[in-house]
Amino acid sequence: MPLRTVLAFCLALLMASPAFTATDGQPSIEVWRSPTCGCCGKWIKHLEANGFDVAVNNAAPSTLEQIKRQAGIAKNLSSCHTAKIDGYVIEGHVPASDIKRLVAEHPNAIGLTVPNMPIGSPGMEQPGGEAEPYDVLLMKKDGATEVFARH
Ligand SMILES: [Cu+2]
Repeated sequence: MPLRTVLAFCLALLMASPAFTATDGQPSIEVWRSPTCGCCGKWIKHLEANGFDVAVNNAAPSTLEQIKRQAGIAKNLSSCHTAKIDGYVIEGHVPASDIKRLVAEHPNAIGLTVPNMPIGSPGMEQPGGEAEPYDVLLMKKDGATEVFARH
């Protein structure tokens, strides 16, 4: 078979394989938020802009609180919205790039958190571009945390 034919054949195989359909490779994440939370909505848009397929649950504050406690997120590590992806919990305004890294590295941990709501984090952008430095913390199963990323 001439090389060109072989290449064309491989390409056809690739296109036909399910891994090359348009929706595949898009990580799915489920988010719980208060319907009145504006910055939560902006964080969801940030995820979508970075290729995430986001399922959104509007929840009452008491339900949100319950989800955080059940997930093992300490009160001092809490933020507004809570999300779940690939067995991990994502709390607060965690950048999409850090979520992707977490899923790729797959550490033995509960998940990631950005406690409170730092100015300038994804979803917390200010019209004047103000930003404060913040850390993304890896929540370990024994309750300890370590810095996963600095922004
Ligand atoms: Cu927020």
